[in-house]
Amino acid sequence: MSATFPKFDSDCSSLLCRYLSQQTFSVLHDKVTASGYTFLQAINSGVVNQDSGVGVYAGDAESYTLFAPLFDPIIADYHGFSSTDTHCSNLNPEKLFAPDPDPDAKYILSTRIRVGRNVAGMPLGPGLAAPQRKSIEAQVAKSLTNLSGELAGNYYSLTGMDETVRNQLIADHFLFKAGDRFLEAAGLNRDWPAGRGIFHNLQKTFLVWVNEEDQLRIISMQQGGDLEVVFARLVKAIREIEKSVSFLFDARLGYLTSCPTNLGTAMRASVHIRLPKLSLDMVDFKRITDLHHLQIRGIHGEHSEGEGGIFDISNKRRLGVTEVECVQDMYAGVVALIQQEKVL
Ligand code: ADP
Ligand code: IOM
Repeated sequence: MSATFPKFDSDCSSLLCRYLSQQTFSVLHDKVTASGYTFLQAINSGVVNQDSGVGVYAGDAESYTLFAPLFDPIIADYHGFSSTDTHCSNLNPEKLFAPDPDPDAKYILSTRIRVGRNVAGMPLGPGLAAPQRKSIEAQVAKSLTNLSGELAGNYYSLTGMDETVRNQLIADHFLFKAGDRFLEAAGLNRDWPAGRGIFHNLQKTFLVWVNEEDQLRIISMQQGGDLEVVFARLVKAIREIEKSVSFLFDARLGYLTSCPTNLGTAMRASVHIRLPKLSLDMVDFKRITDLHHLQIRGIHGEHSEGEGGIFDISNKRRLGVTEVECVQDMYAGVVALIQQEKVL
């Protein structure tokens, strides 16, 4: 029996809606990967949430080949990465030139750089079974609690975490929220909260989210605009963690992630920045961010709005550019945004 082509609202602008033709659907609708992840699961988030930016999730490495007639054009559109392009990495902090764009601390409130990682030999989050998620949590928590120096800290499982503590961590931008409807429809909230948690050092400048959209989100963050220090700390942490955990990696697509927007470097380098004048004219604001390949988010993360003229500005491209280039994109754009805010 063949499944019915999904219904999209007339104003739906997701990449799923743009690239899922009747023809592609008829070729893919009944495809299932060896680990049991179906094409219908892969598109469910974008079908249920018509306001998705992208709307598709991979359930395992094979999703990227089996569902390529849909995933490849989405990847090409989002990252500007064609099927003949190759991805390469540069995680050398010495190659980054990004002195604090706001030394007087007038505009930038905080800087955060994260990478997504998933464990080699496991399905991605949407395709995980409960025991696999638990075993990833145990392996990652063990690896993290062996870290020392500035990276030393504790792992806190979501199961049994005090509600007040959890809500405060979310409000302070350290922890992911519960019940995200995009993740819910992707199957990423299954068995919630089991297997999820957060590791952080005492200062909360180094954090790792476990089993959210990706199995690891390795995060370096601090107040102010010192991008170079934040990047160097992140690289140090990645290097330490990969001594005991092997990550899912593909020669063409780099680090494999559940959402195709995060492929490659899986890096999002952001600042929370106050731009009260520039943000009155969203057309001009977007002109500058588009020029520098940047994304505008609200201050509570993806799918949230800016508040009081404060926005989350980050690199958009993550595949086909190196990690250093991701931060360099963000740096150049933030310098331009501050310059324009000063003119106004
Ligand atoms: P991700 O970065 O993993 O894509 P989100 O966009 O959902 O996820 O952001 C996760 C959290 O990180 C949110 O609470 C968001 O406000 C916070 N955040 C992002 N960038 C910064 C920043 N530069 N400073 C402080 N918090 C930040
Ligand atoms: N990364 C993912 N959460 N996002 C792109 C969802 C969407 O809007 O499609």
